[in-house]
Amino acid sequence: MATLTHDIEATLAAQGIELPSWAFGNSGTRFRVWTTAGTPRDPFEKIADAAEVNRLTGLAPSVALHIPWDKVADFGALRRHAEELGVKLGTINSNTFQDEDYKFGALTHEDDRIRRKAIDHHLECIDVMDATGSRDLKIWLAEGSNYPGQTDMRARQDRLNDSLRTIYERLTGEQRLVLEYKFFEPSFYHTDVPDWGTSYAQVATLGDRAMVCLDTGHHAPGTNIEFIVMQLLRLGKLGSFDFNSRFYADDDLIVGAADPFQLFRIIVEVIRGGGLNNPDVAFMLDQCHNIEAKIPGQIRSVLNVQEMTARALLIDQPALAAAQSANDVLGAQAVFMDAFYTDVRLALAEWREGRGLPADPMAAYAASGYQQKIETERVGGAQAGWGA
Ligand code: PSV
Ligand code: MN
Ligand code: MN
Repeated sequence: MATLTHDIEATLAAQGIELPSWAFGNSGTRFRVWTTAGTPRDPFEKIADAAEVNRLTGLAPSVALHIPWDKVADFGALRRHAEELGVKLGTINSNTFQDEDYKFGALTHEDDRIRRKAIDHHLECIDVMDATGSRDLKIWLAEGSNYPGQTDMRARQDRLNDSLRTIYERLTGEQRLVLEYKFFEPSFYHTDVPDWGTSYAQVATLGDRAMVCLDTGHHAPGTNIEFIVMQLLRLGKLGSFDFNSRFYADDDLIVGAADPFQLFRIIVEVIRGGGLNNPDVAFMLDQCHNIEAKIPGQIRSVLNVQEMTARALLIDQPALAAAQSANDVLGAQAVFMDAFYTDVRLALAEWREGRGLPADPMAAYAASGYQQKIETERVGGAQAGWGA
């Protein structure tokens, strides 16, 4: 069995992964949204489900909200509700992808009225942050074009920069702006923020509290994502992660399910770059559970991140450094793979028990009766927002 040193245990104990409120809503593909018994009917119930994940794992201390999907009359009340359940409200996600006005762009739109409307939406999100105590405003833009020649890509970058600056200037105190990139979809020819370089180029002009968000599902197949992680950490601009896994496009599947080795490699670079348990780098999930149960889906997800973190922490760093500096290609690879292949599940289960947590959070959830309770109590659960 793997041995977790006190240092590794202390590092694992400090780990926190933010859950997305939309993971608890019904979701699907563009073909169908599936319903699940017990789905939350409002943001208060989504928070309750997220708190259940945290109660059983000790790994999910905060919940990200999406505006307007999670709009409530009193955000102070939602904050108190969260705190009573032992979690905090985290990142606020804006939404400029479901309004007819934004068909040809939002923060890049050539019509000043529409662009102003999109900016104002973000200012409203910052008002929400003031009420919830959230630090980060996360911006993902569904903007771009479908056909060569359709639009002036360069002018759109200039308008985007102007819009982001107006939003950034409204932030106060510790608040930050994180700009997420995605290489395609819903636009298929060009996307206004397609890659980390564009996101970096935009946020670098704003200031220290503007950072890049890296969603692991937003790259072309075969992209070396850990290289991007390394580079952004090196530049001090990695603000947050949206973790999920994918086989083909932006699949939003359970992190570590499709390619655990990629998750391992990413976390190795996070550790190498000082990003683990660094408050400047937020770990978040961005997933939808279309066909599997949602609460266990989130429990599985945070456990996957924890397991790969433990394995990455097990790398024999002095041996790896020695092999690397001797250009011992196979030796270095062996050290790396030894850690990846180490089964940490039993060691983590024992460690969890020692901290008063269930050894097996998945089994503990199944035995808790929570699922049966919400299925009885909640009728007519809400969609995550997709297709709404
Ligand atoms: C759309 O691709 C997306 O999945 C982005 O990754 C955002 O983070 C998320 O939706 C929520 O807006
Ligand atoms: Mn995302
Ligand atoms: Mn996405």
